[in-house]
Amino acid sequence: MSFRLRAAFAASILTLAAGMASAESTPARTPSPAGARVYVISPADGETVSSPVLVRFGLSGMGVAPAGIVFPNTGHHHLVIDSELPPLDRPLPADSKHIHFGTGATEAKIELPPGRHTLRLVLGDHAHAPHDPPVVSDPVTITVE
Ligand SMILES: [Cu+2]
Repeated sequence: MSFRLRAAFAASILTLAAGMASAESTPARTPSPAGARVYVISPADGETVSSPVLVRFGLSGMGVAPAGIVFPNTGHHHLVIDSELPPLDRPLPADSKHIHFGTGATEAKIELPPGRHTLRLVLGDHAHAPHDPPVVSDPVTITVE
């Protein structure tokens, strides 16, 4: 084997190993269909509301299924409150700013202190990970009086 061939062979083995390593560290993503869309039905962007705030979740092009259910083109809602989007290639965090609706709920009453707040929806798959491509709503900014 010439030096050049040997170098090319070594490089391809390294590429293969790198590919395998990244496949191991990142779980398989659930595909979302083209045109799938999640959105906040209410409150409207810019609306002034009182707490608790009834937030209604909209979804088109996919269906809602409880967490743990593996069924094509479904997921459950996650509400991101006053936060940047978390990494979208792994399961979503679960805390007071990232609320999971694993029962398949399509609305929720949320307690919020007075002031400006941003709300955003992210659809997650059976294992709470965003789909590929991610299905994420535009942010809605509201004022709680
Ligand atoms: Cu979840």
